[in-house]
Amino acid sequence: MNVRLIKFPRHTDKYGNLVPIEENRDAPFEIRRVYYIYGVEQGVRRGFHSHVDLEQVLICVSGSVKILVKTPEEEQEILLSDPQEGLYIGPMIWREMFDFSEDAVLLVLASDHYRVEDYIRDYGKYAEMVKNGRSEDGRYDR
Ligand code: T46
Repeated sequence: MNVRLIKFPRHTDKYGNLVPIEENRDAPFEIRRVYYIYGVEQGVRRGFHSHVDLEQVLICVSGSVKILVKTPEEEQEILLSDPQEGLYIGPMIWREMFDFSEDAVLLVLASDHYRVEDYIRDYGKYAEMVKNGRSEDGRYDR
């Protein structure tokens, strides 16, 4: 699965910690968008989609959250609770986010602007697209 944990550099001194993230170095793409999710109530599950082309790095900068990443072949549950760690998620990976702690702030770095057309929100359709693969021009038939 095109998913991996990235450990960011951290500068720690008596004044606290600082974690820098640079595009094409610590994040493996150009960062075109940043957003964050917080104030998620207990029991809420978000996501339930894949992206066709978008790459992202998810960082839980406060608290903790669990991420389910899934393809038709395999799935994995990852706990994010370390602000020095990011979860890279490549294109065509189903994701769900759940078990947000009360103080959770999930920061996301994204490789593109917000594009509704890049979302696949139906799991059956997603699995079908994975099965059929990309055509020669690199696109997926929808
Ligand atoms: C993802 C996971 C990890 C915008 O207007 N601009 C944005 O850049 C984003 C990300 C969202 N929105 C709007 C669209 C919806 O009206 O914010 C609302 C909530 O978005 P959504 O339901 O897609 O949120 P999640 O938590 O299910 O998914 C988000 C990202 O959308 C998605 O790309 O991978 O976080």
